[in-house]
Amino acid sequence: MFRTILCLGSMMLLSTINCYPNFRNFIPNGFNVPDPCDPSSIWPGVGHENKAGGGVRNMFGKHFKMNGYQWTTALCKMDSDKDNKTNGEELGDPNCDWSVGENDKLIIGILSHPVVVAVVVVVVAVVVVVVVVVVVVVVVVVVVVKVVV
Ligand SMILES: [Ca+2]
Ligand SMILES: [Ca+2]
Repeated sequence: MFRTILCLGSMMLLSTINCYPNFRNFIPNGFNVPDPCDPSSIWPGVGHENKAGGGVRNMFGKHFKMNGYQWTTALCKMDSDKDNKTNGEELGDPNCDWSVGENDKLIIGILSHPVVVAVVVVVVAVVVVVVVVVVVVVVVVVVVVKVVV
């Protein structure tokens, strides 16, 4: 009797744990979303801040929930991370015509994360800001030196 209860408890726990990965079946390339910090690995928790999933939802996860946990045209056309690429473009469905179970029609190319902006973009933005600040400082110094001299 105790063994039966223990097995049922374990099955219930395992079925609960396995609920979240199933959401990846409802978005294109749900099992192929790369980790932007390590493109050789996958980001299983596509809709979460935590790479492994669970816990706080990221913006894509919030948008996915708002759309009833379904891949809709509206969700596809959204740009959840504001990097000028729609969620559909990032997940390999640029025409927003993918639907659940049509994995063979996926356009699998260079996928990116619908929430995490690539590190390269952040590095380029920081470099641009630093260059602009240096140029402004040099111009101010030159102007001050000319005024003083
Ligand atoms: Ca985007
Ligand atoms: Ca992105």
